[in-house]
Amino acid sequence: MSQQIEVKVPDIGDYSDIPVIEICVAVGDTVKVDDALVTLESDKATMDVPSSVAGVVREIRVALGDRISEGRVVAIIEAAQASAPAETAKPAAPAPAAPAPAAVAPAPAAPAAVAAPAPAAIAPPASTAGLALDAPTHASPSVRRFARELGVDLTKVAATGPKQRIVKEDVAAFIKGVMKAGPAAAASGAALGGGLDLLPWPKVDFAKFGEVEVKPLSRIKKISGQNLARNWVMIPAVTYHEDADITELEAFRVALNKENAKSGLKITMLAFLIKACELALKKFPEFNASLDGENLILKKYFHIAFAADTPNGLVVPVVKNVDQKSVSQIVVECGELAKKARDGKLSPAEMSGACFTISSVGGIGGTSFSPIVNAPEVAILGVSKSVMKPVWNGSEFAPRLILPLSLSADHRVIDGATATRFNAFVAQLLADLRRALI
Ligand code: CAO
Repeated sequence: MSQQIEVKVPDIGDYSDIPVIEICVAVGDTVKVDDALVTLESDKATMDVPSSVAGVVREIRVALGDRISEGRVVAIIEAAQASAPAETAKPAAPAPAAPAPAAVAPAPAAPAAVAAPAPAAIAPPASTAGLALDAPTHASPSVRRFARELGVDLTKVAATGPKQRIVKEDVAAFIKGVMKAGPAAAASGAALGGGLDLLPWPKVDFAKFGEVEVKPLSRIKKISGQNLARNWVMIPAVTYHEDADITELEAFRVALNKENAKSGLKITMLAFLIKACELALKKFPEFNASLDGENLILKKYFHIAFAADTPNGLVVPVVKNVDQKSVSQIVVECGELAKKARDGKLSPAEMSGACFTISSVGGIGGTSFSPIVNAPEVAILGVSKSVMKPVWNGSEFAPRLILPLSLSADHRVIDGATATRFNAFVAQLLADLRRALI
């Protein structure tokens, strides 16, 4: 049987007699828990009164301009389920009435220049929810959320609400206008928030300058190129560098490979790196995660991908459940996957589900590089060539084999201190794998 629930103004701290500046729903609307019912505005902040229950709006008990306080019934909702919901909702986070600068988050929302960006990726970090991000705009938190979901820059929206306030209908009208202006305007991102508004790619007749040959990109390059471009543009990544002393580990690896000479099992540095990263992912769970809108999906499984160079381009096979495998098993599996990669025989399943990627160019060379995070992962470890270096041990310079690590991490999820700790932990493990037992 359905239940009529009174939704009241929750505890809103010291505020009282606050004017209702927006009614976000109409009688007959279906609402979910936490959907905004009305918006209040004090001289300092605007805040939504959210619905404490999912159901249908049967009555609205306030009018625009009413001054209301904690406990006042704002609406009657016919609950969708018979379960007894809370009477008053938790207050929605207040947003400053005057526009706030974008100082809360270190980086603003990623631009949306590539085709059909996912709305989640152009939304600002959760910590800025409800805050104005740039030029002065007046809008309630629910309207800001609505605009963010659609990637609309509120500074470009004409306000029709009281006191130059942008209401939901204004955002909808703006989107309609963009759509009417045609796909070019929409795709350019110029009208929507965060668009790069780039010049077109230069069209040059190279043959004018000398002999040329046209070579079509491989299928892999075309696909990976699109992914790389999106990830480069949309992920505010920072690369953190660390040196790992692998003198003992390399000696151990060489000794093991001598022992295994007959069986032919060649232990690789990559397998040790995968093991070290698995332990680091366990210690720093935000690395074993993906962004989904304003949520972080924390994964309880450990699938690690490695970039493999093939004649047709870069592919990224995935070693699944590395936590359930020994270093030797990982060596065998990496070998099989790398061979399949070179033969172009990897299945889609063997290239999906990764939590984290390692890109090792150490067998080729390099001193450091900035790997591109492979969305929807949040970090990637680049590995360059190990070299003997003189390292001061407190009394003299000793020759040590140093492996350069370059960790790129999505700054929306991982801050610099955590990334540096992750890197340092991986380096510590590689320096002394006995730590893996602790
Ligand atoms: N420093 C110094 N030497 C290294 C090393 C490192 N970090 N990593 C590997 N090596 C050496 C190994 O010791 C081995 O030498 P020997 O043959 O003398 O024993 C040689 O390089 C080959 O190593 P390996 O067989 O263990 O292969 P690998 O683990 O280096 O690489 C794979 C495997 C699949 C990662 C590699 O074939 C590959 O494709 N690498 C390129 C990945 C890439 O393109 N990344 C960039 C992506 S972004 O464009």
